[in-house]
Amino acid sequence: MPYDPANSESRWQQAWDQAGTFVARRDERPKYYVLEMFPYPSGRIHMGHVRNYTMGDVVARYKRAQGFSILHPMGWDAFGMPAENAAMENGGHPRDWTYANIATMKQQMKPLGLAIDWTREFATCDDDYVAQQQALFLDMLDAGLIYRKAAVVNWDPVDMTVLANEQVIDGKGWRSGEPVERRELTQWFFRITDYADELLDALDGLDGWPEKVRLMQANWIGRSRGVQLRFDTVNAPDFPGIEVYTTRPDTLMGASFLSISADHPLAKSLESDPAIAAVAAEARRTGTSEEALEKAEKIGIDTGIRVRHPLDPSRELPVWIANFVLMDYGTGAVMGSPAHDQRDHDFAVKYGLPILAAFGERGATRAQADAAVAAQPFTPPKSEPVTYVRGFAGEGDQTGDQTGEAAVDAAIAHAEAQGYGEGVTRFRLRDWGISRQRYWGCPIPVLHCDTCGVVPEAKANLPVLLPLDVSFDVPGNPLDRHPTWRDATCPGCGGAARRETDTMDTFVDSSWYFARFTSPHATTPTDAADADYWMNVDQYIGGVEHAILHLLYSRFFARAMVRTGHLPAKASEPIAALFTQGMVTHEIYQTRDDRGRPVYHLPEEVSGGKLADGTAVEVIPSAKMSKSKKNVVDPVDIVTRFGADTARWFMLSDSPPERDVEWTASGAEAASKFLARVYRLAEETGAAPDAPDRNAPDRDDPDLTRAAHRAIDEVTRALDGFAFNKAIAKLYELANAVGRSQASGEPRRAVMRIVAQLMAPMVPHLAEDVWALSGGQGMAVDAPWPTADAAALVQDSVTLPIQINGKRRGEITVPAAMSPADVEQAVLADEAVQRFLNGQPPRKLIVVPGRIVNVVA
Ligand code: ANZ
Ligand code: ZN
Repeated sequence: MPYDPANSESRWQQAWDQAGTFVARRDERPKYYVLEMFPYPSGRIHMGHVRNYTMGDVVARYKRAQGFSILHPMGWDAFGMPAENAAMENGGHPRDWTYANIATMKQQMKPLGLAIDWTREFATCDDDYVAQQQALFLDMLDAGLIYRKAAVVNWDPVDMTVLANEQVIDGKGWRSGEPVERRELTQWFFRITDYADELLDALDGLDGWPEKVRLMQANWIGRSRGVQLRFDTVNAPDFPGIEVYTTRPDTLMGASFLSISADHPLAKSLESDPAIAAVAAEARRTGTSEEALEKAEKIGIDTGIRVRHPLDPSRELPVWIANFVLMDYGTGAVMGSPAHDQRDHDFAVKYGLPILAAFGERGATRAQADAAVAAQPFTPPKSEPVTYVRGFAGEGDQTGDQTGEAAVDAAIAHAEAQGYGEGVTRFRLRDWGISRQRYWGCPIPVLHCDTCGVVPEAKANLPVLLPLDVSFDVPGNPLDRHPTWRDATCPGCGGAARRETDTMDTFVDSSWYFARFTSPHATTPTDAADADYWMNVDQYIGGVEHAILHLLYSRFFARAMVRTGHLPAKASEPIAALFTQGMVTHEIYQTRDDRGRPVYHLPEEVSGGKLADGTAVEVIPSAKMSKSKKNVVDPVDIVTRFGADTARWFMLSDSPPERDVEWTASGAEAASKFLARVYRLAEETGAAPDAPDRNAPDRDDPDLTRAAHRAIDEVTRALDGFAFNKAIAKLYELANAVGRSQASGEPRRAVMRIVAQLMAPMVPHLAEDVWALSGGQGMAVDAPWPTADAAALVQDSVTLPIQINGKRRGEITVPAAMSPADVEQAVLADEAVQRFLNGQPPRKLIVVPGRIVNVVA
């Protein structure tokens, strides 16, 4: 029988299903929870999914064989804009679109033979998940972790929704591509900043996480030590002082203006002036993300207000409104130190404001330092010593060489001593605004009552489900337009109330799904015993694009769930180890149309560098698979053509998993050929009744057996270290050794069973075939992971000549790695040597490792 993956893969999948092999069970075994980032149901799986789930599957199967009770679930991150967009574009309902996509993708995923417990599957748009998420929301509200406030938000004018800062790219909406505006809306916020210190400090303990991810999170949280400085106004009686926040108080002597946000109370008080109102309006159109602020053209206007310099009362500084100052960071006001800050420098140059150096290169005079910053700011690292050229009041011109760090400390101490400022610790991290003015999300379970104000919905009334009779023919939120959905009864006073029509950011859904998987059918968000047994996630695998938000939100949510009693204390860091996998790439095939514009072609349309009509294509080096460049292969096609095992094997074989892997047709073919060869080798071992070598005599080959045991050792270590490509390389070697070996009968079958076991995590279907053909009992998936025979691991031996009194008298064979002391013992025990020494200890015995032994009798 030739290797027939189509037939055998579905057969084994059925066998595993029937045996309930992958149903997660709480029992006496130690547990292992492996999770891949769950997919968005876009409608089709892509090769990136295949790579991600295959890696998780290898871990799940390997750990299972090692005796762990495995939780390896799958679900769907199912709320979000694309479903609404599809409804807007093609009619239909987001719910139908989503569930149809889930069904399709599940059907595409199943043939991959993943060791998933499908009994735990859920979608975040399921009524049940919505109900539990709303229950969690109410508990968090009750615990003071959620609040409402008016906030300036990024407003996408096309999608008509608020965007998180991260969803604003280059000042434009991540989906719509339209410039984002600033608007003030009352929004719901999660108090993630309550945990800022803890989320930062605990990163140190996450040693199962990539260093780069920890660093990205640390930067995102952005703890900085700074100072709040007070500038007294000269001509604004209603605003006697303006507080600014700065991390560089050592540049105070170089400050030449203040800039305030357009939303600063002082700025707002001046909006009766049309020129100021116009600039403020323009400033509000700049997005609120740091990136947007950095890229936007700097604009501002002098308010006419003046402040006194705290260190030099003879100096008056102008107060400007500037579009790069955020109202909800620091104090909404900044001191402009154009000599030492690029942004301030740009602004000062544009508006002709003075540029005064606070410090210069070591040894610089004030004049030299001022000259140096005229064209560009001087911004050395804070750790570098510089020369301060404008000393604090009364200190004269030079305060000598200091590092920026030391000078900042001194400046904070000075401000506190003189009473014009206080040191503060601030975070870049802001509270997480979760309100979205969209339909296809989890409704926020609160009501607005004219008598009671904002009232949480009663838990007994959960879930608050979305109405299904909605239309998407106009932009905006269909919930606002629905004739009756908003009408509700106030749980406080029993009067009429209106439902909140904002839904939750979909990042909320993905912030706790891993906890829900521990008990997906519980009537509370989690079940204590299940959560206690299964948490934490032992191995999480996903794309590095989620390194910041999803993972930070999840870490926050876990803490909130611990606080509200939904997770045990040990789960406050819910993810023990994280692996970020590389992408799947492919060459790009391009021709040009008659106007010279590029036209892309699918790999399947290209053969031998040509299209079917003979046109030569230009080959562009491999890049991430993307529909727009058509450099995609469809996993469904690959699996149909080669079988899942080939796809899995090739995906793992070519690159370390953290790197990108290039998909090539020739690579897939080579993988497929190799697997067919392993199948044939197994067939030839002769356990099957119709096998060619059925009656082959038992012939041992100790070298082959030793090679197999070495492979056990090396594959085990490779899998432990996520070096799947190395495990595969080893298995190629072992299969080749079997091919060369003269072993037959049971000794050969025993080695093939080891091959089956070692291959099983990567190519589980073929492994079952090989196992069965080689006389394995039961299914390979149930066989415990093999252990290497220690004797076989001993390094090759060496033979050392023994010289006694300068003459060669014999030789001794010892393991190559044996220590000289042990070799000495072995030499002394040697018969020939004993004969020579005649019971006397040698006068001298010298072992030259790997070379010779010298004995002086
Ligand atoms: C003067 C100065 C001089 C500054 C200098 C920097 C360099 P981090 O480290 O991220 O906390 N800043 C303060 N509040 C702001 C706001 N609401 N909008 C925009 N920018 C604001 O950054 C702190 C620095 O960011 C502060 O230090 C302030 O500029 C600016 F050579 O003050 B600095
Ligand atoms: Zn009421």
